[in-house]
Order: sequence, then C-alpha cells, then structure tokens
Amino acid sequence: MNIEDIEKRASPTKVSDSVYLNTLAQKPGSEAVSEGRQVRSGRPAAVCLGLLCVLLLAVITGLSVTHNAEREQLWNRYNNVTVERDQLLDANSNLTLERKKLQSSCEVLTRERDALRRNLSDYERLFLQEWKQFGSSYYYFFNKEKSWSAARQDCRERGADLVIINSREEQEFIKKENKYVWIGLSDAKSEGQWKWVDESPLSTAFWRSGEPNNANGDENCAVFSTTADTLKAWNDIPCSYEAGWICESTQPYVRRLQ
Ligand code: 2F8
Ligand code: CA
Repeated sequence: MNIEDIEKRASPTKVSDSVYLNTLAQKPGSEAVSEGRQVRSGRPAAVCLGLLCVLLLAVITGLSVTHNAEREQLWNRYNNVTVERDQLLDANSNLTLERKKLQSSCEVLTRERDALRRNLSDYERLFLQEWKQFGSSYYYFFNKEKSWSAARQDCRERGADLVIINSREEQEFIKKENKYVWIGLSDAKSEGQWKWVDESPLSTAFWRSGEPNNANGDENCAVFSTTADTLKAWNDIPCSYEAGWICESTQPYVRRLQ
C-alpha cells in the first residue's frame, strides 16, 4: 500500500471537495439538503404564526371590548335595578304602614257601624212599635198633655210636625184612636184664616157643628175631639190649653238613618 491509497482511505474528499459536496447535494436525506430547506420553509410558517397571533390578539381585544361593554351595561342595569328595588321596598313599607292604619280605621268603623246598627235596630223596633203608618206617613199619638206650641215643638224635635189632615181617609184613620189631641191647624196669625203648620190652607174640613167659633175671642188652635161623628170632630180652643197631640212624619227617623 502506498501513501496515496492510505490518504484515500483516510479521507475520501481528498479526491475533490467540490465533487464530494455535489455528491452530497445530490443525495436525498443528507444533512446539508435538510438544513437548507428548513431555512427556506420557516419564513411562511413564521408569517402565518405572526398573522395568527395578530388575529388572535384582535379577537381577544374585540372580545374584551365587547365583554367590558356588556359588563358595563350589566353593572348599570344592576345599579338601576338596585335603585328600583330600594324604591319598591320603600313604597312597600309605606303601603304596609298605610294598610295597617286603614285596617285599624276599618276596625274602628266596623265597631261603630255595628254599634249604630244595634242602636238603629233598637230604634227601629221602638219606632215601629210607637209610630203608626198610614199611607206614606207615620203618626205618633201622644197621651201626655201640652200646649199647642209645646206639642208642636215636641214633634219638630222628632223630625216631624203636628198632623196635617188632607183627606177623609186620614180623618178616619185618626178617629180610630179616639183621643183628644192637638192637630196642626191654627188661625193665630190671622183670625178666621185657618192654616196648617206647613202654611197650606184647608183643602177639606171636619169641624164639629158650630165650630170654629173662637169662643171668648181666644180660640186659635184646633183639637181633634172625641165625638161620635167621625167627619165632625174638630174644635177650636185656646192654644194655651193642654191636650195630647199627634205628630206626623213623611220621612221618619228610621228612614233617614238608613
Ligand atoms: O160649645 C162649644 C164650645 O165648648 C167649649 O166651650 C165651652 C169649648 N171650649 C173648650 O173646650 C176649651 C169651645 O171651644 C167650644 O166651642
Ligand atoms: Ca170652639
């Protein structure tokens, strides 16, 4: 073996560096070819990665802005709802107070109403026991004795007045009681001008025979006397005399209280 053979065995490139390199370049899978391709295909990947990063950043930024806006809106809404809730709570507590006040007022009124109903019921019973109805009027026949003016005053205090007799039927109704009682007829204001207590003149009259005679010049008030003749019962006597009386009310208490 000579020196040249020994050199060939130690370094095959010794033959020719360029030839050797070319040989390497032509062999697929060799290291030199692989590094060169990596350098050339790395740029688009980096660009894509960069673009992806930018896109991702843009998406994240957009989502963040949207999220912040929504959060802001929700926060505002939360605040508004909180204010409304507080207002409603205030209103509710005011209404609760009002309701309690109304409930206690209602209870008081209910008690008063029940008491009034009891009184009314008592009054009604008494009224209907004492007052007699004829037509659209109620009549009370008083057995006590008073002057014509005092008797009239008594009737007025009861929301009534001395009886006014407008018809034969009413005359007959009163005659059934057969009592000596004042009626609401007088000529005290003008002698001979007989008028009822409501200032109306006589529409029909049921005087006793010879009456009214203004005996002794002092008889200005009329009584319903106890005679046999129903249609001849009235007499004029002095107003200061005392007699029973009849009150008449077309609108008795019992009606007005309801
Ligand atoms: O005769 C009628 C006459 O009778 C009495 O007088 C005596 C009457 N007086 C009294 O009742 C007070 C009169 O009014 C009546 O006219
Ligand atoms: Ca008389």
